[in-house]
Amino acid sequence: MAINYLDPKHRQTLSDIQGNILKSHGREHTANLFIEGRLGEEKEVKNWLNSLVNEGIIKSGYEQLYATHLWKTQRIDGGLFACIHISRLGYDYLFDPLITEDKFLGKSAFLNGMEQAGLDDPDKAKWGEGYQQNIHFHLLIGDNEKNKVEQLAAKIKNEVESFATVHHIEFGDAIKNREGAGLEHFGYVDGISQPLFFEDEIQKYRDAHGESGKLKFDPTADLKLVLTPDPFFTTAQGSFFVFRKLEQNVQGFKKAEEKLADNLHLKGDERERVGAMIMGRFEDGTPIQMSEHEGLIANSSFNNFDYSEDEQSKCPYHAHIRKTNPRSDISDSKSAIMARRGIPFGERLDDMDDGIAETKPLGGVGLLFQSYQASIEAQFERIQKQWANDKSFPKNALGINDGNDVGLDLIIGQKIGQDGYPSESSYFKKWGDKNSEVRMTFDQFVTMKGGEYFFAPSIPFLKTLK
Ligand code: N7H
Repeated sequence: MAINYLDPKHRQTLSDIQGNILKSHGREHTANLFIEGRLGEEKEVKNWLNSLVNEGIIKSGYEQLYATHLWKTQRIDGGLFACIHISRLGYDYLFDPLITEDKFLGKSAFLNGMEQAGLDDPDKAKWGEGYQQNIHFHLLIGDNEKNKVEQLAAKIKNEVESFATVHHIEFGDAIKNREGAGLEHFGYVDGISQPLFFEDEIQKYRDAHGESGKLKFDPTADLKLVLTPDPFFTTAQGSFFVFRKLEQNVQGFKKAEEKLADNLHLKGDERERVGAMIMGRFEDGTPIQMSEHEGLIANSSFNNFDYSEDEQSKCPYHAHIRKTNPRSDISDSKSAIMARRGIPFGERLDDMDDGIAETKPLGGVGLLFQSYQASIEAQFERIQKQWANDKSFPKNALGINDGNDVGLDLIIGQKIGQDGYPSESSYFKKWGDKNSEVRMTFDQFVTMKGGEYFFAPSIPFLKTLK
């Protein structure tokens, strides 16, 4: 259950984990350094990892919460944030492949890596710069000032040069709407639905929904959802971490949305419902399950809903947020929830809000998807493989066999170029009217450009690494 971080009894647990796992670091600018240790320099690399913690660059969960408290009570900026993630190859490099296999016994997704995960991703030869090499470490740094992130990234690159290679530095930059909510490049508010680990967050959630009784969707989560014993320091905990660079063809997406709105004969404001049927939320965050139009009060935080009250004429089964969190559609959907920590990448020269598809980027922008979980198989891979990439989910789980596929998740499904793609899915000319169903296809506008599975080791492991 949720914990109160002001209670001293949690201090040890929180001091032993890295920051960003239980609560987002929240910085607006990040740099992601993908690093490979050089053969024969293992000792130097271990010393360096050690120094990141001992010199206070990497922050523990407790330090992060302390800084957040200071910000809330005294407006003292938390400054730079950093955390480190190690891949299977990274552990092989630091220790030995047999040791890695023994320690991570049964964690086959992590041991095999993302390339071998069977996610229907493009071949590695097509992945972007820096992602085709051996990645041992992912160092994430963040700050609210972009130049500080750039300076620290350059300084670290320099410092490690004699014992390691920084294959690539990927920058992430938050985009905010007028109300300060974080957007992604298609223009939608992101990061609304998250597991909540702390009592104050749950209270805030209740207050934001005007709900003191039983919640329709209760995001309260146990620490076990994301924390698992660190195999190299079993009295402390770590978390499995997924990183995926996902490029977005914004122009293609916007044009396809317009075509679909034309085909459905939707006029004026009604046309906004096309994107919402694909996403499950309007751009401002309003869930389409709850409203035919955007503009719900507290739109960018509203999450207290499920899908029990109608089949799919409000929110189609294929909608991104329904595929990736089916809520009432299946009984154990909460066990797959991840702590999502993504941030957009790429610069935009256009006006995101002008409604002109022609000026929107064809690529070069997207999302650096990142998530923490206790199990890659039971969380990220269940969502990506068994739900998003499966044309029949969630109808198969609900036992509905009406001859119509649900279709892929049109944001993240990964079956491009394969049999039966693009898949057909259902749209509704009138919100809430199941007799207005129309079957149409929609292409895929997100391309996977690289990624890896990592483990976020515990602080004591990093401190004692020799
Ligand atoms: Fe998604 N988007 O902006 O289009 N996502 N996502 N995602 N996503 C969500 O409810 C997006 C990706 C999930 O609990 C929202 O917080 C984009 C991957 C999950 O109801 C929006 C990309 C995976 C949820 C987007 C992308 C997921 C979710 C609504 C890639 C997992 C919560 C905001 C380019 C494998 C669902 C919100 C819930 C929400 C977008 C990737 C999963 C707007 C553009 C790879 C679990």
